Amino acid sequence: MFDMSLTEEQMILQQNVREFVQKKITPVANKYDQSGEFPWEVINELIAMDLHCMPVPVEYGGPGLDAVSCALLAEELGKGDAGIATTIAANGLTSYPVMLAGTPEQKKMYFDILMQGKLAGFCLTEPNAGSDAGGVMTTAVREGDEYVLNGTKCFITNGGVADVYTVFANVDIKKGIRGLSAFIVERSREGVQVGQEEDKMGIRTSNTTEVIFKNVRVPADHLLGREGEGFKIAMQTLDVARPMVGAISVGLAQSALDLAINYSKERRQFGKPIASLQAIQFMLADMAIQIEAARSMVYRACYLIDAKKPHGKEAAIAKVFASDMAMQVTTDAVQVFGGYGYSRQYPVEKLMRDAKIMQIFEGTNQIQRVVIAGQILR
Ligand code: COS
Repeated sequence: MFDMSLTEEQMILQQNVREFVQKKITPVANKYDQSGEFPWEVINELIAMDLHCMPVPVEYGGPGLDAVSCALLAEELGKGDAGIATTIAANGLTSYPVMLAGTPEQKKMYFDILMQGKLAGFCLTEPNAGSDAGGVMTTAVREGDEYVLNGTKCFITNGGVADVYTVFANVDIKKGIRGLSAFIVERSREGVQVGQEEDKMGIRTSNTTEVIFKNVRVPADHLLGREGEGFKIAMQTLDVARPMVGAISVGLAQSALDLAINYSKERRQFGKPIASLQAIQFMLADMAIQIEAARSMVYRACYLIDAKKPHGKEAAIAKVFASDMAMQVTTDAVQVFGGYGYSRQYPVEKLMRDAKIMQIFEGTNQIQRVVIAGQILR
């Protein structure tokens, strides 16, 4: 088993982020959700606190947060706004290929960019390579001391606001996943273009775009690991990143429950607050049960990551359970609010829209089941 108690540093981080969210995110979340504008004022404050680059190691100037701390940050941010939490978590996700496979020189080059207050994007997904991540068609052709990249990535979180990307491209399409390779690519390189921005149903405070590579030349020393190691690097990255989706899900579900509790105490029907009706009490109790279960799974997966124990299955389980839970809990919160819950004047419909993507990105919940089944049948 594992110890669920937090260290002093973790408790301080949790408390500081909680206060920041209450003061700086909750009051503006709906405004940004409606406008779809990127919330630079909030992101810049998180950058100033070095919270945009959670796992960057201390020796490279970062906060070097362990997985449990990253999840605490993601959960607290998720309480305020799942889109902002996604922006920050995606920045962390992008760092893992470098942490897993980068040389000290590559780490310095990459983390220096982040530590200057810049954002990053993880460029794996393509129009025809979603669940089938090995189907990447972006090519990287070696020419002398360079690779030349060509291809189009889509649904890239931070695509239009990032200054650097980790990009998965194939050095030999005939080899399939064995040709997949990971590269660091700076946005300033000639031929890097930001394409269409998605007009999304939820997490509207996050930036999601196409990123297009047209004859982009990168020095050979931008290859992470060896040619052909890209698929493994991507999978290992997702194994670490998926609990963060779980943590955001827990945070946003907790907000939905808190709002539903408050509303049920204020809203009166049949001459009394609806919180006194057992039908509502049982809904609230079920929401609390599901949130606690998901939270335990998320932090257990993070504990395994920090303990350097096998964690791929637990990461997938936590992601599935927490995201399905968030969809159910936010839907139930809308139900508790009744007709008002369906109105944009009340905050719960946003949470329901935000929750949906948690079941889809970083591997659909169907793909998580492929991962889990693969492991339990091995
Ligand atoms: N860690 C390390 N290696 C892994 C791995 C992991 N978690 N998962 C797979 N691999 C390795 C396997 O060991 C295998 O290597 P060998 O051939 O040397 O044995 C290789 O990768 C291929 O594995 P597998 O046959 O399982 O690959 P599949 O093509 O069947 O794909 C899924 C596996 C579907 C699980 C993968 O494509 C996936 O996760 N898809 C979803 C992608 C995703 O999450 N996208 C979200 C967008 S990015 S935010």
